[in-house]
Amino acid sequence: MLDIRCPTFRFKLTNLCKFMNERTYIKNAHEKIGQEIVIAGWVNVRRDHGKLIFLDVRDATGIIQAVALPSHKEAHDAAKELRPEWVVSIKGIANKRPEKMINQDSPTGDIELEITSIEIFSRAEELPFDKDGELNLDTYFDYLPLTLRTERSRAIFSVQANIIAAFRNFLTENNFVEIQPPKIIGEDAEGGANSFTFDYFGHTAHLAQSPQFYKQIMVGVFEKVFTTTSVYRAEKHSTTRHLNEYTSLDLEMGFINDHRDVMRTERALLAHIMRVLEETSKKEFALLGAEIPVVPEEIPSLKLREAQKLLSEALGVDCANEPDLEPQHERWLCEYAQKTYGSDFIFITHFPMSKRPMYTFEDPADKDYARGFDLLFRGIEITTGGQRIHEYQTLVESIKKKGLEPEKFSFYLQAFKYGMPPHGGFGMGLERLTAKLLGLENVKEAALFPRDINRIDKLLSQ
Ligand code: AMO
Repeated sequence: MLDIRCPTFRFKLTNLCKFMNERTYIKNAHEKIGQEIVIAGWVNVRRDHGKLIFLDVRDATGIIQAVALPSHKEAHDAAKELRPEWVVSIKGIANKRPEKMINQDSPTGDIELEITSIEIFSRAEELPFDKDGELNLDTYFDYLPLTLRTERSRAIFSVQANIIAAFRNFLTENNFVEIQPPKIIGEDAEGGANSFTFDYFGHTAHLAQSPQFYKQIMVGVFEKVFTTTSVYRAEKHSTTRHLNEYTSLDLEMGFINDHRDVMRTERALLAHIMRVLEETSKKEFALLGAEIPVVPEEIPSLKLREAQKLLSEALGVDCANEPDLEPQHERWLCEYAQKTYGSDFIFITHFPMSKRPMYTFEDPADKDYARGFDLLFRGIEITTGGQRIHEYQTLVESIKKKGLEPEKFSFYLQAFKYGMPPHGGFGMGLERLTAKLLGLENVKEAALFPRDINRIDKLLSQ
């Protein structure tokens, strides 16, 4: 509760309420035709026709056209001064446009605000790039505080926000508990070389590559958990599919029969996310020329060895002994799933145990292969998941088999020493999912402030 006896708070609260009460969000201007309203936002575009000065004003909810007429002299003079990105509050009459002046492409295209007064909150310098021109990626990233304001970027990140909300809603509704795992960790779960290490008061610590250990430990507490969390990969190369910091959508669930229960949960979750996007984000998909995929009742699934056989036959490559798929193989398998099953998604299961992390559960019916899966979507892996070892002794043996020391994992192992159910889960890369949904060529375009080997906000070599 706010303590409204505090004089500072009371003052701020009153002012804010007054402003909020008066302000009309642009998307609601329809409801106030013929009335004088106050809008607030940024000047998106200004067109000076001498007597008539047109402004496209943008707020969080949309864009509206406003016009300054010489009959409101003070407002007209102020409008002359305005430039793109100036922040203003505008009072005006919400007029219905004559039929032939309606702009069908805009949700507010049937209204024009006749400006009666303008208050300037802040001025902006001229943009250092052409807002309407094509921006190359480096310029786009160099000016993110500004380029993120463009319609395209706003569409990308509002879709992303809706994906996260749908992920959270679906899992909460299905009795998963949201957890906040730490990012500073002692030993990394994935066992790969690509973790960032740093000095932690004289000790070596890592930035989490995934929330793996903590989501497993929390199955011992809540049975079903999920998180949306930043994770870090020290990828020493710059590709269109890798980030050094990304958001992992993770879940972990207890009392499963095998990895197929996790795959079914992922299917249902994806179907829910697409339903939510249908309801919330059609406009954004249209703007980006992208289509919301249909998630089939059953996503097609192949064992890695079956996929490799198909690849050898189709491409003449001998990849039968490879432990994983190459990017071009993932692309081919997605085309195959589309042609054969009309599906944008395909599961690949049973990767060799030798290349999977120490927590991986071996399929007793298919020795040396994992009860695990990757999910490919529109040409790229978006998820890895599977069943995990839940028996303490088996896990200790698996750690040793990987050449690791069980003592180093003693904290994590406590959960297993004291009773864990059969469980499994998955991790899905939010940026890869967003990029593929929206047809973005580079995963970095789906990260607000992407970190790669050459860039932390600015190019590192600058
Ligand atoms: P994995 O390492 O396969 O599995 O990662 C899971 C998913 O995360 C995404 N991803 C990335 N996205 C952008 N940039 C990267 N550098 C990057 N690396 C991975 C991908 C990938 O499918 N703990 C397991 C998951 C689990 O079994 O629960 C894990 O982290 O979409």
